[in-house]
This record gives sequence, structure tokens and C-alpha cells, in this order.
Amino acid sequence: MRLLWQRAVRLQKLMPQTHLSPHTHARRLLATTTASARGSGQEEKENRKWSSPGSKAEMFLYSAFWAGGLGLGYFWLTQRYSSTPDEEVKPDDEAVARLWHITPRKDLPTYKAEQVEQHNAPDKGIWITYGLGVYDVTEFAENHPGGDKIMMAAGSAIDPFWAIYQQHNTLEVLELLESFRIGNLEGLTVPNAEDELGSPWAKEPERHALLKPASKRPFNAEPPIGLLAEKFYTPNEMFYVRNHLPVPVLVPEEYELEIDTSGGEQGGPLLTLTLAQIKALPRHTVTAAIMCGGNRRSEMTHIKAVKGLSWGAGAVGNAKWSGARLCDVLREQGVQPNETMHVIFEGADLDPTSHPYGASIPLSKALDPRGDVLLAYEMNDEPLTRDHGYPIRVIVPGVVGARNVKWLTRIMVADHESDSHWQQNDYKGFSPSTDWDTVDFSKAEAIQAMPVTSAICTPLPGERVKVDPQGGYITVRGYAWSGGGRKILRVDLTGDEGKTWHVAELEQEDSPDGRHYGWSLWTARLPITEEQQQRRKAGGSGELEIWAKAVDSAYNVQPEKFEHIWNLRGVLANAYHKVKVKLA
Ligand SMILES: Nc1nc2c(c(=O)[nH]1)N[C@H]1C(S)=C(S)[C@@H](COP(=O)(O)O)O[C@H]1N2
Ligand SMILES: [Mo]
Repeated sequence: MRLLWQRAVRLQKLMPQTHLSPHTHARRLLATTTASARGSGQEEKENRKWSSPGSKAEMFLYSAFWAGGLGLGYFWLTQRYSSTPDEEVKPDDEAVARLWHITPRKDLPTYKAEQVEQHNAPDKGIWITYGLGVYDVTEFAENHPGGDKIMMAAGSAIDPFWAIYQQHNTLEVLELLESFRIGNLEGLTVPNAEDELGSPWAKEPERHALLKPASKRPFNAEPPIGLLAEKFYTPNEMFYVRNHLPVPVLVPEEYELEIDTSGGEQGGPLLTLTLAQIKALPRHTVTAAIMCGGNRRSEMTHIKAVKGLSWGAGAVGNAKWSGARLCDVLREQGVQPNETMHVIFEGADLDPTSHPYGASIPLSKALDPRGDVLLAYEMNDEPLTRDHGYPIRVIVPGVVGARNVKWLTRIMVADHESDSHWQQNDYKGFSPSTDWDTVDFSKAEAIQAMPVTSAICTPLPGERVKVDPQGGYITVRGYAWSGGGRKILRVDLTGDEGKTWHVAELEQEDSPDGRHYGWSLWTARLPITEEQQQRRKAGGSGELEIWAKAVDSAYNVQPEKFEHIWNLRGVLANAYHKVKVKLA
């Protein structure tokens, strides 16, 4: 909000002075536009139908969302612009239009953010906010194929999307948006700086606005699922963040990593490495997806409530990690293979009782050169960001996110696992019949390697999908991954509840099985049968449920239903990913 406010003030300063208040001006403009109905009246609403993909503004809004970061929106924009030179956009009008979303409309009601949030699906209406404007875009999303990309922002702000797609700042798009305006957002205030001083949260890093927080303190957020499968390497600023505690402030010059390889004996070898010393060790790079144990928990919740943050399918990201190999450091210290020992990691982030975040892995994984465990200082060739563990985190490829300890300050070789809450009382799986009365955390194994999973990233649930007129198919895209270095062999899709399956095309790194730690992106052309199309034409709902399941190199396959893998913490949620869409 503060950022938004600053931007608003900046905008206001930049804007040329005008005698008209933004809204007088807005109405004047609304009255003179004819291409499609605009304004807040009832008749205009009637006219706001999207039967033909025609109007320029519609195309802009549509294309920009559809582009999803590929710059295709810009392409559309320039195409449309150059092909219609007759319509002139006056820079002044545009400048004024840019103020609408930060100007309260006295003629409209005020809504709370929570009220907007409830309108996040076609059946509940689709509302979005931009600045302090509240907009009802249900009709746009519903009636225009592809227009429903706006669903990525359903119930929340489109500001972060528009910050990326600068081409939205055209008069036509702004007019179109203003025509959907239904109200003002309550509570656009400048935060009180004093509240923040001395709080453990005072030094939290800035986050990309596209990361939608599941919780703000500690900060936990995933990127919009619709953007996740666009890039093989997840951009650092879009990589999900899972923090249990405030982000610690570490000064690189003072950073030290303590390594105790005594195995629990007092006075054993103790090594301290500075950041420069770690960077001076042989550099190793590995592509690895990191996935939270609670990824896709929100789907499991539909069966029965679970305890935990409600993650969608975006608590995963794929990156190229660089750093020193832990096996090199441990071997140098004379650590011998031992199947019963563990390596404990501690972070610099402290809980209120001054206990650090901690987790452990088996020593065999740490010592295995094919395990590729890293003391990582780079993510996608950039220094780690603070949220992802600056300056050093351990990367444990193929293993649940929780063991990839960030802000790493201490490593211990020990005859026991970490005694932290996160190793002992969390991130463990249970039988579906285990409840909070019967659960015994000490009896269950801590999660290490993750099971095979996949998710459909596009189309989004509820999206209206166009069937390719020549090929009679729809295009579906997503990710798949399995733990333990197991390569994805296949991703199967069905549009008829498993009667017929269609194999997706995979995009993956060419690394050997057993050491295949990166995710696989996949694209499938899912045939839509005559019957399915006929049903739609006959006035049916045109609903289609797409299912995806992945197969890994051990021929492990995802379970069909969440019912049989439900567990009280909502972890390991890897059933078929099922997405309902509408055929356009
Ligand atoms: N020190 C520290 N390390 C941590 C955590 C944490 O809260 N503190 N969270 C863990 C969990 S549960 C996950 S899923 C991953 C998330 O990594 P990311 O935020 O870089 O995506 O970090 C792990 N490492
Ligand atoms: Mo996690």
C-alpha cells in the first residue's frame, strides 16, 4: 500500500495540471466515446457484450493478460495501433485517465479488501482492484475467450500485473477499465512508520508484488500459477517464499559458517568458513526444483480440513544453484561414510525463544557426490536474495524444501536428526485415519525425498478455453517433478475422466536419472471429441475437467484421489491435478 501511495503521489506530481477534476473529465470522455459502451449506467451494461473479439481496448486488455510476461501483449498493441491510424489518442486525456484509479468516486460505494477477495470466481463474480478503484470484470472474463486471464488477479489487485505490462496505460484500456468500476477500496493509508521500529519485522525485504502472500508475517507467498510454467528457470523474484520467522539481517563481511564434524564428541574438529572462503572452494552448479512439503495443500483441504498455510500449486520453483559442494567440505574434514549419521543445519533466523530454524538430512545424502548438496551462494547466476537465504543456504536437491536451510550458520554431523520442531513435529506424513487425538509425531519418519507430482498451470480453473478449430484440441501446460533425483518419464492428460489418455511433450534438462533434480515442463494437446463439442453447442455448460498425472523413472505414478492420501498436516499432496474449464 505504501508503494502504491508513493506511486500515486509521484504520478500526481508528474501529471499536467488540468482545470477539470479527474472525474468530470472522465465523464466527459465517457459521454463522447462510442466504440463500446462505457460508464456506470445500466444501458451501458447491456451493451457490454463481448460477442465479437473486436474493440481495440478489449484486445489490449485481453492480449496483455494472455501474454503472461512474454511481451505478446506489446505485440498486439503495436499491431492494433499501426492498423488503425484514424483513432487519435490525445496525450492529455491519457494523462488524466491515469489518475482515475487513484481518485475516489463519490458516486460509488466503498468496499473493504476482504469484500473484494470474496469475488474471486465466476460464480461469485470476479472483482479486481486497481489503485483504490474496485472493478467488476465478471462479464469481461466470462464472455471473452482468453479475457479470463484476468482471473489471475481475481479478488485482488491488478496493480502488480500492470506494473509489468506498461502498455496498459493507454486511454482506451483505462476507459474500458473505468467502465467496470463499481466502487472504491477502503483503507488506502500511509502506514505509520513508528509501528515498525524495533519490531522483528522492521527489516523485511521488499517483495515482488506478484507474490501473493498466504501470510505476511512471516512472509509466505507463491507466484500466480498461470505464470509458473512459462519459464524453465523460475525468475528469482517470482520464486515462492516460505519463511517461518523474520528474515535475519546478515552482513557478508561478518558472515561465518561453523562446521562441527566431531559427530557429537566434545572438542572435535571445528571449522569456520567465511563467505570468501566458501566462494574460493570449487564451484559447482546444479539445476534443482525446490518444493514445499505443503505444496498443493489447498486441494487436500477440500476433503477435510488440515492445519497449515493454504498453498496452491505454486509453492515450487526451479532454479540453477551454484556454490561449494558439501561433500567436498565434509570429506576434507575427514568425515567417513556412515549410514546412521545425520547432518544438521541451522539458520540465522531465530524464534521468540532464540532457537534457530533447523533441519537435518542423512549423512549419506550429504556425502554422495551425486547428491549434489550445495552450500549455495547463487540462484540463477545472481547472489541469493535475502528471502532465499542470503548469503548462504544449503540446497538439498530432490529433498523437501524444509531441509534446504536458508541463512545457514551452522552444520553439525551427528548421530541423531535435528531436534527442531520442523524436523520432529512437522513435515511428516500420516495415515488418513490419524487425527489430532491419535497422532504421534515421534513414530513417523521425517519427509526427505518428495513423491512424484505434477500440476496444470494453464488453463486456469474456470477459464473459458478455445478449442483449436483445425485440430480440435486444447493446449494444456504445466510442470512435473519427482524427488530423489528421479526423472519424469511421462505426463498423461485426460479430458474424459481417464477413458483416454494423451501424453504430453516434455521440456527437461538432459541430466542422468538418479541425479535429475530439475523439474520438467510439459505441454499437451488434449483432443476435444466431437461429442464434447456437440454437447457444448447443444447448450450444455461446456464444462471439461482436465486431469494430469506424472510418471517418474521408478514408474511411480501420482495417486488419483486425495481421499486416500489425506493427512492432518496437509503435506505430500500429490494426487492427480484436476482443473475444470469451460469450452469456448
Ligand atoms: N532458515 C530457514 N530455512 C528455511 C526455512 C525457514 O523458515 N528458515 N523454510 C524452509 C521451507 S519449509 C521451505 S519450503 C524452503 C523455502 O525456500 P524458499 O523460500 O527459498 O522458496 O526453505 C526452507 N528453509
Ligand atoms: Mo516448506
